[in-house]
Amino acid sequence: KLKDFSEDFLWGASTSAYQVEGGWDEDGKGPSVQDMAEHPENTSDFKTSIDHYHRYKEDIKLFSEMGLKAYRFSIAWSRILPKGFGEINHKGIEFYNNLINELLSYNIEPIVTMYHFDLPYSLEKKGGWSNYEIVDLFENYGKILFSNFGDRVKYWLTINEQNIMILNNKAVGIPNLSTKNPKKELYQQNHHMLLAQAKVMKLCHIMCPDAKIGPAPNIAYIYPASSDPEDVLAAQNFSSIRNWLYLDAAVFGRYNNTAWSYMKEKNITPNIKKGDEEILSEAKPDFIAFNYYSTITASKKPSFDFNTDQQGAAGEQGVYYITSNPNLEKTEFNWEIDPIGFRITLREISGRYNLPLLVSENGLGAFDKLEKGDVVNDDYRIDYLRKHIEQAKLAVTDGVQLIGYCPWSAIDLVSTHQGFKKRYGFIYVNRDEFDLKDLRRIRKKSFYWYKNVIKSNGKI
Ligand code: BGP
Repeated sequence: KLKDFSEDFLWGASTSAYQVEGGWDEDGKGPSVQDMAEHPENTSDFKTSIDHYHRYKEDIKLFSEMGLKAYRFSIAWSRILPKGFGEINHKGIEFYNNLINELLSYNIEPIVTMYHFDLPYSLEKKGGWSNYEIVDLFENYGKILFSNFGDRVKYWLTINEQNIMILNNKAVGIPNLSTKNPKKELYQQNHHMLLAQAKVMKLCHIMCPDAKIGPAPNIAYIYPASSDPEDVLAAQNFSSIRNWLYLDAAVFGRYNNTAWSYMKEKNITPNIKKGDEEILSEAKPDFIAFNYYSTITASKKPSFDFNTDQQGAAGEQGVYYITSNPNLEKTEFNWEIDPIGFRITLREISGRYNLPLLVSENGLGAFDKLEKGDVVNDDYRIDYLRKHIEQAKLAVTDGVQLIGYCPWSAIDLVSTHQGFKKRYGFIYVNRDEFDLKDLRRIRKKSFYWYKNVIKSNGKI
């Protein structure tokens, strides 16, 4: 017999600051690396996005109509601290206060990501995550968030997809590396992020004892391409580097052995300062949030048929290679679709860490079409989400402690690197890649469908 989702299950939806807000230089906001990034040809920038900065009330009203119990969004560090440290921008605090209060007035639980790919540009110029000082600067930023919003925000996520930033740095937020050994520099940055994360987790527990905080990597179960033991080893290697490195550090406060040997072998181990190990071991998350779009398949031999977009590097000699999975269908953007893999991933994380889990992203990017009469028939999205929710329910029946599900995305927004043509939302926003049109909001078919899912607590 299937178990039900808990009574207080957080049925939500997600966005991130730079992908929805716009107002990139308004009211004292400093630029972030996303504002300064070069954009691929034919791809929109993030200057206006969907103008949520000015339309948040209208958007939240729609979220409430959809029945959302939670809304996951991120705070733009450079809106709070234009330079990343120093003087606080009170207009920035005011904006997020208004946003949080608006959500609470509709009984929507705010789930706040502290950092989602948008490092303040001034910090990037000072060496970004390579500079050890950033550990304390992030803690200082955290302190400002907890003291201003901690009385109302009960769920905090530290860093979005830290693992993807390290594995696919150019695409998501770490555009420039200065040294001769860029990979070593990346793992040094990774180390600083782990320290920064541990510091804010500890601080959150001191400053907001009722709140809960956790990491938010992208976790994907990794299948071996075959039962050849070498393929199994490749899958295990990749899993240690891509998944467990991040969660072991957050939960157990240490690097896992396989990941550490890999770094040693490649001569990319980070320098560990005196005191770092204590910092890592002194903090523990209350739950694990993770983003899931698909599983990955790994093999010992290189394969050239795989679209490496978003999933991380294509591979490394003698360690692992990514290959495609012939058993899975793909989205229009070539991402594999694997609902059963979702159940497998949930069980795997739960078994390894025995902590509550929160799905902070899951969804389908597609070329939606606005039809006559303001209709968007996104049955493919409904199909994707339904299958994933069914598998989540099976995972709950298996014993996974799942506290919430926040699909990507609440509303259409600018994709991380594929512009506006790739849509994920329950709400359509009327704009094109470059023509902002009227930005009007239109409920998609999936909006009505998800409303029913929430109303029935996942009986679909
Ligand atoms: C995750 C990010 C999101 C989001 C999503 C979809 O990696 O956390 O910010 O963009 O993936 O990715 P994309 O926009 O590249 O399709």
